[in-house]
Amino acid sequence: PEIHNTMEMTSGLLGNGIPEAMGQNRGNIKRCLEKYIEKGRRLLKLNQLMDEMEIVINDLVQRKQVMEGDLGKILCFTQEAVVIPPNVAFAVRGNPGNWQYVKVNSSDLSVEALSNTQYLKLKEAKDDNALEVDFGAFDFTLPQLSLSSSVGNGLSFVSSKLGGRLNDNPQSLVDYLLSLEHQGENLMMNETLNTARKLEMSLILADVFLSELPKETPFQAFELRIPRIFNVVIFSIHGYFGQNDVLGLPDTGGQVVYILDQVKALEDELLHRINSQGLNFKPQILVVTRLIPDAKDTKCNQELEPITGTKHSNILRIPFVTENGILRRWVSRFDIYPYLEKFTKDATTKILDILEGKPDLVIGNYTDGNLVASLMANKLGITQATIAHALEKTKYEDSDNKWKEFDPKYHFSSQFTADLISMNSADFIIASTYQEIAGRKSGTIREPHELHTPGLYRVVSGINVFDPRFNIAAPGADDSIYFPFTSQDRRFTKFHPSIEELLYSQNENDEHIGYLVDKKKPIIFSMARLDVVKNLTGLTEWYAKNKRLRDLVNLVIVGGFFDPSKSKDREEISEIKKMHSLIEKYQLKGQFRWIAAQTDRTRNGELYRCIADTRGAFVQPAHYEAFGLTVIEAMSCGLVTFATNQGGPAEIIMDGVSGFHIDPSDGEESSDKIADFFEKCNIDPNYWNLFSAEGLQRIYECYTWKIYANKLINMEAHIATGGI
Ligand code: UDP
Ligand code: LCN
Repeated sequence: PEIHNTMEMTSGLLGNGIPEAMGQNRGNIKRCLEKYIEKGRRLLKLNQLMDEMEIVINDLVQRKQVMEGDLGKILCFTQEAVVIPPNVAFAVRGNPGNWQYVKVNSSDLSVEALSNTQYLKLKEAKDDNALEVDFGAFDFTLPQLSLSSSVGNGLSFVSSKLGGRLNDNPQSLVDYLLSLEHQGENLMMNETLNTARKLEMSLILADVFLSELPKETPFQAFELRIPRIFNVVIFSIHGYFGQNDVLGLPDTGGQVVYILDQVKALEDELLHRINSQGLNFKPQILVVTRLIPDAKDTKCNQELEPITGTKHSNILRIPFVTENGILRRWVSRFDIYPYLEKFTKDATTKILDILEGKPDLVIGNYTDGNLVASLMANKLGITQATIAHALEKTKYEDSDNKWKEFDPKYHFSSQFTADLISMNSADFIIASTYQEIAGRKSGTIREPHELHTPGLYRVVSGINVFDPRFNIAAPGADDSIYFPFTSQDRRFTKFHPSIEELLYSQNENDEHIGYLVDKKKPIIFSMARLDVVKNLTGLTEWYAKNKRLRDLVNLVIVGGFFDPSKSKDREEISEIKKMHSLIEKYQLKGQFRWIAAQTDRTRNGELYRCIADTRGAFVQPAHYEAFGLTVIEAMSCGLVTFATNQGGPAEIIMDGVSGFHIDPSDGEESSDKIADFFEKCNIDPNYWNLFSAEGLQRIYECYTWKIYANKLINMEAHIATGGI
């Protein structure tokens, strides 16, 4: 059930406790609570609570009665419980962003409400005086959202509220419009309209002008927009940021693709807005990243590199400097924090120099980029956006509670602190999905901003997810590379011989191992960095174990490379070894091809289409995927797609309509779902076409860079005008 406020569930119980009159029910509840206590564990997760409850109340009728009662409702929405005999405290999440905490006494069944702080203190059990952080408590001047369904739509909500406020002080609008200028030129209007009355008259005239246009005249035929942004800085620091030969290298994946495409779309949109205003300014976009002297065979050791496909945008690389001089080697994104403050200083000096002044907008990506963006924006006093994306808390389950255990490897103490700082200092926050803001509605919710880091500090609220600064703008895929396999005249046929070799040659070399005997079978295909989270080894094992699937299709995966001794990345090394052992254990050769990371995006586009030619499918099996660009790329090529139900793909794909969801924690069910699909395709060849077409439709409606750029520039304009 949709419950907007958890209070509705618990209000009947507070103070009164569980009524004596409930007889048998009361007894069952008591036994349940005692069982939780008896387990001797401090923290119980939802599945453990349910499992124990089912053991205690094995009579189905009685269990139904308990579940339909007040405690049952609480249990249904509980995410975890803390056991402190004789009490059990429940953390109840009715809807995304809506939490309530209650403590139930197992002896007398009295119920008491707890504040966030009280609950966290119970959970932590020690260090009563830990530093407490509560960003939710800030009273921002902007109106706040309250419904879970409005999360991520901050802009339209604030527009409607502030439209009302403007009526109270119309002169503020006049003053604002008069103040907009660039290099000494008025942008919107001059002093002839310097009072609210004069402006009102000219608006009436504009209204007359508009009312004479035919009703169906497209907005674009007469729109005029305010160009306000001319210079933008985008920070993407970790990994190998380059335009060629970098994808698939450690820490180097979708973020690079996202930013390069974003820059092209932003530049187009900025130029369009500036030109349609009759102005001639040239927007400049700088993507600022780390310069890596030992850059393998990439250009990541070059300071300035123009971005292909743009007129005025460049990559600027600044090295990490320590007291021992310039750091030459690549460092993992998890180990990057000590270098960032100095990097910010060096980058700021260089940026001011190149742009000959301050940028109008700075955008950060991922924790490191966001932190640097907030340090620079704070210093220069400019608008700051963060891309709240792929944050590690959502990727590594329970990583806030277990931060200490993970810290030597991942430094989550620094990472979560940096996220808290940059999110809360940003003027607006760009998310790709609803889940990135508020987590999932149910199940494993992966709430990104509610942190509990015992022993470090106590985060009562990481950020208010109802804050209108949160807005969703989902990325797309470059449509000059990722277009439907049916557009035969656009296909990159020059790649066909090399793709044929890549997929089907019988020999093994540095680029591929394993081979496919039956070329007539459809191919199921996956491509990702060889991280544990991406679960390519999981997919290989599901396939290996499912005879029906092995008979129906071949499996091809792209990722990593084959010699673990050549990798410096901890996770990649273990995945390479695991993949080799699976190939041996399940005798996969003949039905399975493992291709090393592929860096040529254009050829990759054609590769997706060649897989579609076999009437195969793309499978994205990640344990968790923040967004999932490969899913967008595959669907844009008309390839039927199965993707994880954990994270972005759960929103991109409508299950059973524009593709399929799979459950990464249930390989058997997932591989059966894929096998069922291909069996149906064998009976009805049109079945495949249906899902291919629906996938494309979904992309055109929601996931294009044009939609993205338009949304993003509107967000900035909105912030700059104080919501006018
Ligand atoms: N990619 C690639 N070659 C590879 C692996 C990945 O070109 O060997 C590309 C892929 O096409 C996509 C990006 O890298 O554009 C991966 O983005 P995604 O969002 O799927 O995952 P991320 O790596 O960002 O976690
Ligand atoms: C980072 C990720 O982990 C992916 O899920 C995204 O698709 C990618 O960035 C680009 O947005």
